[in-house]
Amino acid sequence: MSDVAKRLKVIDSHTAGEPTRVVVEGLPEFTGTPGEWRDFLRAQHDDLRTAVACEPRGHEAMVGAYLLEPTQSDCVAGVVFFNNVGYLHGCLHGTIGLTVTLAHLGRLTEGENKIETPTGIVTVRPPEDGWVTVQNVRSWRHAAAVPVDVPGWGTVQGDVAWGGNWFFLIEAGDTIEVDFKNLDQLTDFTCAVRDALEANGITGAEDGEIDHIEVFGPTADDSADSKNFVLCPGREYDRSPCGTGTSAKLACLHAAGILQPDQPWRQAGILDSVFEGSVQEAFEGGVIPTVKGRAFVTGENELLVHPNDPFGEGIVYSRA
Ligand code: PYC
Repeated sequence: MSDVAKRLKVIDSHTAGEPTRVVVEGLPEFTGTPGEWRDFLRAQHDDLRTAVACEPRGHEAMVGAYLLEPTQSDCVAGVVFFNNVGYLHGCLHGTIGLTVTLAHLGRLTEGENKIETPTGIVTVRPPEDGWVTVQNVRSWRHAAAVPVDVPGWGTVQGDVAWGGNWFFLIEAGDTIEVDFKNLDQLTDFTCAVRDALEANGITGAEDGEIDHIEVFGPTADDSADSKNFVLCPGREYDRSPCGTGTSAKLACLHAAGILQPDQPWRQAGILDSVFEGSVQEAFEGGVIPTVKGRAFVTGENELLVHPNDPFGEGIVYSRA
């Protein structure tokens, strides 16, 4: 067996507090669309994902992004997002992180830059003082006020919506205060909701697994229109207001007649960092959301994965 360590060049950033680690060099040879790359990496190189995202090189909140050559001539890059438990359909805080990373590498052009993702093409502009606006894929409310019995919590109602991932969106009401001091309770609550959705066969379109749970409450001041807690696949929460979650929220607000095209919406996350959003109408009642957030590059690194390292593939475990 070779004694040579595998090397992966990464650039780290955070968007509104949520990390993104872009792998810019070190992927195996392959050619394909982001969806084909995702399937190839999942089937044959999942150890790369766990090496990059899991401890000891990563941590539970880490979101990774494989930077790819685009297959479409009008795109500047392709990308596949992942975390410590698997692959994400889409990721907007990650797209904002990828955009500051591409700017850092001098790989953006002036004006609009298109990025190919497994869910479709998203469009960004070069950052201005770290602020990036992303035009997302079509988003829509799939089902409104869906009741689900959640053991220990009673019947909970939520909307099912697509914003680049499948979300169950719940108004917190009196159930729980959306505040950082309640992090453990919010995590337990949203994990219980996700388990209950699965147990009751509640899904998005085409049996899409609802793997993100979003709870909303008011902000303590007027700094935003709403504050959320978002459970991501696994047991970690999004440190940012979650861009695909904000898109799902905007789609639900529009479907409910609360948000008109171009009307601004300020969505705070659990750390009180804010994404600004708005929508344009799209076909079949859907919307094209635009989400703006701020990211900073935090590091350039080369990860080494030594063949004899017992944790070369990361520490992979699951919590009940
Ligand atoms: O910003 O879309 C997002 C996101 C998804 C998972 C973590 N962040």
